[in-house]
Amino acid sequence: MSSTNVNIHRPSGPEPEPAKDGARSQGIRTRASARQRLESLDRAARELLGRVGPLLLRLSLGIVFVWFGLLKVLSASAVGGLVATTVPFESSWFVPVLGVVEVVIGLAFVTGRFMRATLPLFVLHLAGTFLVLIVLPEVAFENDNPLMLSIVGEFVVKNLVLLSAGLVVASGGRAGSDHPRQPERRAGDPKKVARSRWAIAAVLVVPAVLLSACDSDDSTASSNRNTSTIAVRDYEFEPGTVSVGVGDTVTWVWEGGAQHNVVGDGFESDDQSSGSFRHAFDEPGTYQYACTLHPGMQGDVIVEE
Ligand SMILES: [Cu+2]
Repeated sequence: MSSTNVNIHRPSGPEPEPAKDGARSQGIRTRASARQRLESLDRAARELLGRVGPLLLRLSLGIVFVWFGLLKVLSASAVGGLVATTVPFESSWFVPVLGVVEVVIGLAFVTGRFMRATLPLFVLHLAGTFLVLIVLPEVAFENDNPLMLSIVGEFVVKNLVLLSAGLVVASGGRAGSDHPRQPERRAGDPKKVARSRWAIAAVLVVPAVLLSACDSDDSTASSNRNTSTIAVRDYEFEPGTVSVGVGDTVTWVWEGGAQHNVVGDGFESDDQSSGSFRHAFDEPGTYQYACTLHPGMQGDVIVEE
């Protein structure tokens, strides 16, 4: 006997019996159809979400950018002061221009047109907001601790979501209209998955390293150079009087959300409700300053040799 014959020959034994129990097979059939119904419901939900989700994401990005941008154009933005103190150049034209850029980006999202053309602006703009963490650590963090985000810090870090959302939206067409995207993508190639895990780890670790680096920079700087911080809150400057040495920098930090300014001899902040303002005092003397919006809101900086 050859081995082929053995393979063809059925092994002797009882034949599998067809299910005789009618009630049991009925139960199996009911369960199968319930599962089928659940699966088709799930499929329908996924199709709906795949169609509606990207559309809502695109429109909401558009609304946020147009709205925030218009406030900056009209100089009515609560974060205008923060932007102005973060950027290293003249802010009188920068904030409105940034507003126009935001409106343009927003309109691209709302209409679903030129999204990829405006994408570099979008990425640059949002990446720029992270400057706050580096330039104004005293505003972005509580107690100089880079893990303790302030309101401003949280406002900045959540831009990670806006950034990723924009990239996702721009990867598609006019979601929800002419080019509905395939909502589902299977987790494929394990190599790719591993690579994206590394990318995520890098995204998390790199800013942490940068932050700790700039944190230590700050501490060496403050040992050479005295800096004073004054809180602008509750319609007063706290502390009302500070003493610094010649060449020292004083930083005013807005807290509480009400609008104030800092106006003294040789220095003047914008009217702002958040963010900070800095001035270096190079001549000895007593400098009185005030908030011109609120009579009686004043303070002194004493600059000693
Ligand atoms: Cu005031």
